[in-house]
Amino acid sequence: MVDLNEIVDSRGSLHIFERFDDIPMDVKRFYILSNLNDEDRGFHAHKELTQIAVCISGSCIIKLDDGHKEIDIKLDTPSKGLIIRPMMWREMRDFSKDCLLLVFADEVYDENDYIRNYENFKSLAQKTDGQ
Ligand code: T46
Repeated sequence: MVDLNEIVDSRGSLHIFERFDDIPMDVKRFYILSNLNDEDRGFHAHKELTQIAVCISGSCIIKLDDGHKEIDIKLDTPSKGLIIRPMMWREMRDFSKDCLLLVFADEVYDENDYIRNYENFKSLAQKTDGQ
């Protein structure tokens, strides 16, 4: 997790996502997941892409799996970003009605960077570990 800068005063909160200090990567793209329902999302890993996911409204659970261990992480604040590194299987679920997920990516969209089959992911993750 990365802590994002937050400035709070009597008027409310201001969250700052500034390159290097708050977001340790070059951002080439961002996208927002909204109008989420009870259908889970994700079910893939990326070969090279690094991303930071920030829940700017509501909450959700992101499961991360490196091929050996898995962990459930609850995102429920705009002041924390979850760094999702390459070769990390992710599944997103339990979206609250007001959930808005803002995701920063260090590359433009490339479907060839996705691994959408879990068995392929596992065998690639094990090969990478052996190097
Ligand atoms: C991720 C998680 C957290 C594009 O054309 N451009 C884009 O920049 C993105 C992100 C998606 N798309 C297309 C690809 C699919 O045809 O939009 C469609 C839905 O994407 P997907 O099913 O991959 O959505 P999620 O929510 O399962 O995954 C997304 C990101 O794709 C992924 O990189 O890590 O959010």
